[in-house]
Amino acid sequence: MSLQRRPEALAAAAAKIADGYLVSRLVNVRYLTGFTGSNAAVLVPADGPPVLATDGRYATQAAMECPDIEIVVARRLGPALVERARSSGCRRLAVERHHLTLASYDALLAAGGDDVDYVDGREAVEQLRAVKEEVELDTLRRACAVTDEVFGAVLDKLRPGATELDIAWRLQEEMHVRGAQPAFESIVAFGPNSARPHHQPTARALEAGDFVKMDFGARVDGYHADMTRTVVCGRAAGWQRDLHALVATIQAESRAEVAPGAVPVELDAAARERIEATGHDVAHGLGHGVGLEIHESPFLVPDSPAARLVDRVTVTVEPGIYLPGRGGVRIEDTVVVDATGAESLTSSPRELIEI
Ligand SMILES: [Mn+2]
Repeated sequence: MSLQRRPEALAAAAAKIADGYLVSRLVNVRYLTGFTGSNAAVLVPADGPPVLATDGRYATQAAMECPDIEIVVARRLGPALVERARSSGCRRLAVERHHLTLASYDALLAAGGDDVDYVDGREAVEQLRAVKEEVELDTLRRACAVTDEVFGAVLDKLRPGATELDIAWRLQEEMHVRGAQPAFESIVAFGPNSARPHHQPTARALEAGDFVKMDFGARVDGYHADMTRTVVCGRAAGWQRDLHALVATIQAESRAEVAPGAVPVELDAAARERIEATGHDVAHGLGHGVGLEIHESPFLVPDSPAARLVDRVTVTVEPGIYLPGRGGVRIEDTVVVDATGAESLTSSPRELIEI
């Protein structure tokens, strides 16, 4: 039902700037059609039904996944769809300027000849994707619930001697037994490594007194969860308690500001001011949209072009403070904007846990 509504919504957006929209970003094709294979493009005419193009390997799968959509099997998807658009009188076609390579654009130019002009589609599909449907929120809730369960399960594995790579593997295992996959390569950082925001797991073994920062999430039916928790192995030192409390407060305050009407740039700026007020440096933006991609619109960063948040937009809220050579703390939740504020879809404990 909703899958029919999505091309209609894009057609309405495309009609303002063109006669149709050629979508070549695979994740956007999936969103519009439900097709999950690795090679496809879709033509969405402003005034007609969509046409999906894929290659011979996926003809059967496409017919099964997209029973209500016309399918064209071709070797060169973009040019095939341009031919199709051209023959039905399309003179102006919106394309994904942010995604096309120069080579694929050249191929579109050749296929359209003098008949077709191309315009920037302005990331129209990404904008549609930012506002989730109920069915999407249900899937994200499942991904976040698995993520919370995995966190609880992995706490038991945090014993001195376990390496970062061991724990990253355990995270994956706990997701697997729950029918999920990792949404991205898990970040597991012990001790001083926790001061690197995007540390890659190593053979560093856990020692008493280490911070343990874990940034991970489950992927369920294509939808990504994203959560970070920082715990301590053994008794926390005073500076670790203080740092964790600072970040927890900033994260709670930032989360409370996520609401309909909030401006992404301003949310990021407010978090930035809070971190700077503690005398620490800001290492990264406050958060990002999350859904069919782990990082998607709207981005909560200083130069974000994103408009005000509305009901059913999902974002992460993930402030962190990092002390090079000592350790760092990040606390991250995946939240959904609702009618009056935001609800956190991840709900693992945010207070400092001593393992
Ligand atoms: Mn994140």
